[in-house]
This record gives sequence, structure tokens and C-alpha cells, in this order.
Amino acid sequence: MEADLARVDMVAELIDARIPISSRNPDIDVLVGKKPRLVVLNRAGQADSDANAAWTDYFQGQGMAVLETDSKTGRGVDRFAAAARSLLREQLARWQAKGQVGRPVRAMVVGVPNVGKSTFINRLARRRSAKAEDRPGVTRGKQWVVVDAGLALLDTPGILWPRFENERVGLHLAYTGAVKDDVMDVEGLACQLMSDLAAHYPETLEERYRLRIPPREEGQAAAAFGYGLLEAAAQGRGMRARGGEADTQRMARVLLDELRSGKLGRLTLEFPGERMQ
Ligand SMILES: Nc1nc2c(ncn2[C@@H]2O[C@H](COP(=O)(O)OP(=O)(O)OP(=O)(O)O)[C@@H](O)[C@H]2O)c(=O)[nH]1
Ligand SMILES: [Mg+2]
Repeated sequence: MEADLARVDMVAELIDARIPISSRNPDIDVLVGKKPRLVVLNRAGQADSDANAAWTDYFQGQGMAVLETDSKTGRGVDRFAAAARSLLREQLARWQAKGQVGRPVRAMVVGVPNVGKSTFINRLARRRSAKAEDRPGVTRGKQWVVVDAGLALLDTPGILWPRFENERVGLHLAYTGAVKDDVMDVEGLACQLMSDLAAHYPETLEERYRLRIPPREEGQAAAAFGYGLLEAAAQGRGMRARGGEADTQRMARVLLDELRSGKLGRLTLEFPGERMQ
């Protein structure tokens, strides 16, 4: 990333609007340094709109340029070129003064796996130049995509940092699909997700899976509490394993798929000012 930075004019930092804390590389400020940066809150259509507004305020308050986008529908993506020009206005004026009129802006697109970097680039370019699929680790190498005479974007492979700050960050990245499922215990993950949804979006959970959330027992672990909910959801959907017991394995898959595909509705799991523990 550092070598590529020298070759670009700006960085577009794509973050997942549902998990704006966990989906940011903790070293990004140091890595990007003084290079102009635009924070792109992607997947905004999957996140809570009030939370999106709060995050936009938050980043602007930190002096950063922000754009809310949904690369799947294209919403907000067309504002990128203007936002980039505004971010680079001093640079563009310098180029003009040197007679470098029409020099294209080069932007590097970075972010965690599966956040939507390639889809975002394809939207901007209005064609499928970069391979994009519904799983992490699709983009393997770097690729320049020329949007038009004035803009070129560098697609990069998604990056996960070697150590997560804490367990919650790892869970949130896993829920949203930034981490490959085959390296995880999907049932355990779904139990944690159930417990988080019960805390943040109880009505959604109760309606969608036709269950009642019981009060969490004193000292009960999130995983155990979530397991009870997963079992209830499996029962509600008539999912039974061989022995007749609730098929929590299958329900775990379904829960994660429904979160990722948006069937659970718009939800945000992290809020400005919150401390991740
Ligand atoms: N709902 C929704 N889906 C999105 C959005 N952006 C991307 N996607 C979907 O998310 C999946 C991953 O998109 P990619 O563009 O391949 O993600 P990436 O960041 O390039 O992923 P890697 O190359 O693996 O790092 C695709 O199925 C996209 O259609 C978005 O804003 N909203
Ligand atoms: Mg990609």
C-alpha cells in the first residue's frame, strides 16, 4: 500500500456503513499520512439511515470528507467525482498553474474484503471492469480502471489486519462477510449475532423469526443466550435435524445469509463515540 500511495493523488477509504469502526484499518491514518482521503460509507442502503447521518457528521467533525454510497444500486456514487475534485482543489490548481490541464486524478480504493471496492469502481466506470462477487477475497491483484479522461481508480485486494483490536471487531467483520466463513465456526458466530440483534434490534428479530426474546439471565454468556434464540428460530422455521432436535446449524447459515442479503432490514451495529469491547 505504501508503494502505491506514492503513485496516487488521493485515497478512497471504503468502510462498511453497518460497522464503521470495525471496518476501518486501525493504522489507516498513519498509512495514508498527508495524502488527501475521502471516507466512503458504502453499503449505506443496508445500514440504518439515522446512523449513516450520525457517522457522516462524525467524520466531518474530524475534518474528513465523507460520501454515503450504495454501490449495488449506485446511490451516491455519482457524487464521487465532484467530492474528489473538491478534496483536491489545491492540487488541481497547482497542476493548472503548471499547464498540466486535463491531467487525470488517480485514486486508490482501499478497504476490508467484501466491502464493495470493485463494485464501487464498476459503478463509477459504468461497466464491469473489476471482478466483484458476494464473498471476501475476490480481487487478488491490483488493477487500474480508467473511469474517464479525468479519473482513474486503482482497485486493490481487501485487507484484514493481522490482529483484531478485540473480539467484537472480529465478530462484526465476520457477520458482515469480510472474513471467509470456512475459517469460522458458523454456529458459534450466529449465536453471537443473535445476542447482538436481541440487544440492538429486538423487534426485528422477534418479527422475522416469530420468537419471544426471554430476559437474559444474570451472568449468562452471550453465546449461550444466543444459542437459545437460534434454537427458537430454528423451531419457528420448522428446521429439524436427524434426531428431531432443532437444526441450529442450518438456522445459523440462514441467519447470516439473511443479515448479509438485507432480509433483516437496514441495521447498524456500531455508533459514533462507542468504545469497542
Ligand atoms: N447491498 C449492497 N451490496 C453491495 C454494495 N457494494 C457491494 N455490494 C455487494 O457486495 C459483494 C462484494 O462486492 P465486491 O465489490 O466484490 O467487494 P470488494 O471490496 O471488491 O471485495 P474483495 O475484492 O474481496 O476485497 C458483491 O456481491 C456486491 O454486489 C452496497 O453498497 N450495497
Ligand atoms: Mg474486489
